[in-house]
Amino acid sequence: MIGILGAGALGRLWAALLPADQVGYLSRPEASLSGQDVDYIFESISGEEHPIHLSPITPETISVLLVTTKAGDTLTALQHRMPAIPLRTPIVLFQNGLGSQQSVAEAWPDRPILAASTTEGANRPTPERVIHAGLGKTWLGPMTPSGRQCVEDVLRVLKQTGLELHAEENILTRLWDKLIVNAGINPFTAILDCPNGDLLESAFFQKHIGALCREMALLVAAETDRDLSPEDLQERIRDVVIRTARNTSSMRADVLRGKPTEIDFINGYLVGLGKKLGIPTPVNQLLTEQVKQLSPHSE
Ligand code: KPL
Repeated sequence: MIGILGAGALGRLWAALLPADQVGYLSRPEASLSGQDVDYIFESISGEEHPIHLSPITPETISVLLVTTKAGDTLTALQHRMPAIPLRTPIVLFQNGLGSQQSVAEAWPDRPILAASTTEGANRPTPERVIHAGLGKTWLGPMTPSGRQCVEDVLRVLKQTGLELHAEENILTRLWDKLIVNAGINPFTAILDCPNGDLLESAFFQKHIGALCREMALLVAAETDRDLSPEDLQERIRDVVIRTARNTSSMRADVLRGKPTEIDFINGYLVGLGKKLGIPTPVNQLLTEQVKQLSPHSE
């Protein structure tokens, strides 16, 4: 069975597109859904509506686990469940940002841990409805040595969805690319309470984006040996702002719902890395502090 841990929009998207008789969700002991069936309407990319029924499954029966919890919940959720999951079951991490993937790989270095970076767009306007809002691509790569041997098998399983998937040997590079875009968009939209496209008109965004990209270029060079210019990073961010102009970013959505944000795994991660590497990150720090003030529950 394919298990889904974390029944938010992304988890429900994968669950809806995988063969119904092969997928179930792994409940979290503390979660409100614990032990209950999950029913929702899935709106496909072509606008068709499908009723989806997901039953809870036991960890012992899981042959691939897709972990779609929020970054801040991932380690704790897995700590509860990992002891009962078979040792050879690939664990596929779909978290935003960086930091949570490394923590999981460090906690279980002998297990097949993989990370995914996806641009599939899914949202959940009401608890009972999930919309596949935009087709994207998903890259999958190893976070531990035994994860490397599972990449092709997991790809085969996930390709049953019909979505576009690729193997990526250096998944951290992909995660960095996404982190850069999220760090340059999400906190600004949360602080300014605006859709992504409005950033181009914002004096606050214009004031800080250049320095933010200079901080990130130094961090990327020190951490990954890639030489990306601040101008290149700014261009990438601008490009996504334009392409997703009407979107509410995931961080703004979290703030609007009074939920903890993923700031600790996006700009907060960059602040921590800067401290470790001796690279000053005042703009990342400012954005992290301001977002934390908006979301009293985040750590
Ligand atoms: O991934 C996103 C997010 O909201 O987290 C972006 C690319 C900013 C699109 O909204």
